[in-house]
Amino acid sequence: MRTEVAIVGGGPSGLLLAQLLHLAGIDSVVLERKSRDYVEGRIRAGVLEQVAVDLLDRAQVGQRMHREGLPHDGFSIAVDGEMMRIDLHGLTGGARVMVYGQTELTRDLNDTIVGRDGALVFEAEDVALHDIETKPYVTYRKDGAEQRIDCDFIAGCDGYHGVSRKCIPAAILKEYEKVYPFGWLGILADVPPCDHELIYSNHARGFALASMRSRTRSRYYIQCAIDEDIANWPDDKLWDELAVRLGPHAASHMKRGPALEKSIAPLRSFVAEPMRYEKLFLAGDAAHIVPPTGAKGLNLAASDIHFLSEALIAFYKSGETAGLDTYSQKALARVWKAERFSWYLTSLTHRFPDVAPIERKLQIAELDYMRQSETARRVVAENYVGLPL
Ligand code: RFL
Ligand code: PHB
Repeated sequence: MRTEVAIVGGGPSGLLLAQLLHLAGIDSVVLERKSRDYVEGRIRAGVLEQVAVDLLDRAQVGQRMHREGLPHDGFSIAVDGEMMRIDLHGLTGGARVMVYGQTELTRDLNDTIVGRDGALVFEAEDVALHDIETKPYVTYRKDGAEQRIDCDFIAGCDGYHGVSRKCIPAAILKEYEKVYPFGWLGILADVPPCDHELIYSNHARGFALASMRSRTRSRYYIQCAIDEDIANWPDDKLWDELAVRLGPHAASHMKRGPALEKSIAPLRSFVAEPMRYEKLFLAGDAAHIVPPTGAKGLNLAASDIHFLSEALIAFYKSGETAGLDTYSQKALARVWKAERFSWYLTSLTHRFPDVAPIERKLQIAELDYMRQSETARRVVAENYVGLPL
């Protein structure tokens, strides 16, 4: 079988790329290792920048997001329970973010793509990339049968643990990584949120976040030990801890309910350079990871796909290769700024084990400065809503 672009991985990056290419008349096949139910059940991101919203509109999959998503004009940072609001809309001259779950966005994309014969293969096993330097092709196994797809290009959209990045020779690929000494324990529950906006909290007992998926579904996180056993956190204990860390405002409005999902995620900053090797292009988590504090992971996946789809479309329209040649450089320029912001917000709001007491005093001083300085709040707001492409 032959296609123009073989896409490895059916997360947001791969699906969005497939859809944008399809609208431009370019043929692709998405190979996803897991089942559709599994992919749509993974609870992950919840906050979209305007850049991501615009791209979903361009991909013609934004209708439900505009109906059901919640536009947010600000968020708060609680410091030992005392709230400071970051007025995103006012500080940036009109920008806002959209709260819409990655599960929903993935479902919208799948709904649009699965009907197209052969465009999206779930449960594709042992995907392997071949001859990336010359005439690339991809092999995989489906229902026990070996398959081969010849193509012009391969898009490696298979996340941090995927196979694509590993196909770039070690002499060419440079990896930058920082692993944080804690994780996030998340809980999803069918209860109304404790506030109409998100609350990020720096508390002496550790970071906490109050987020949401809708007006009736809440998502909360607490900072936990990196090797935390989830069995140590029955629902009641977790709700009690959230109430303490988020402070009296949140606690007095917090509704408790049974966990629909509870999981622990590690925190990591990671960038692989370059994001292109010959006919292989990496996008999204396959090339970079941010700690979730800045809500940037899915948004970076969207901006990569913006650059990559434009480059591929220009190539197929007119044979122009400039976009393909500058893809890695353009994508990485935006990636590094989001890496910086995510690291900064993580450093400012989490409790780091084994650091001298002065470190927390410095955090508190910086947050106090932010409370007094509109300029400092504007810097946070401008980065949170997303930097220009
Ligand atoms: P994904 O979503 O990991 O998708 C990759 C897909 O590739 C498949 N795959 C393979 N397929 C075929 N063959 C192989 N060998 C394969 N290996 C892997 C996988 O099954 C999967 O389906 O990467 P993608 O598409 O680049 O999307 C990235 C986003 O998912 C990620 O950046 C965000 O979820 C990060 N993130 C957040 N991002 C935001 O923008 N805002 C947020 O509020 C936000 N919150 C979060 C987050 C991530 C979290 N966790 C759990 C890591 C909150 C959390 C807790
Ligand atoms: C979420 O709702 O899952 C979420 C929101 C904001 C973040 C991280 C995660 O910064």
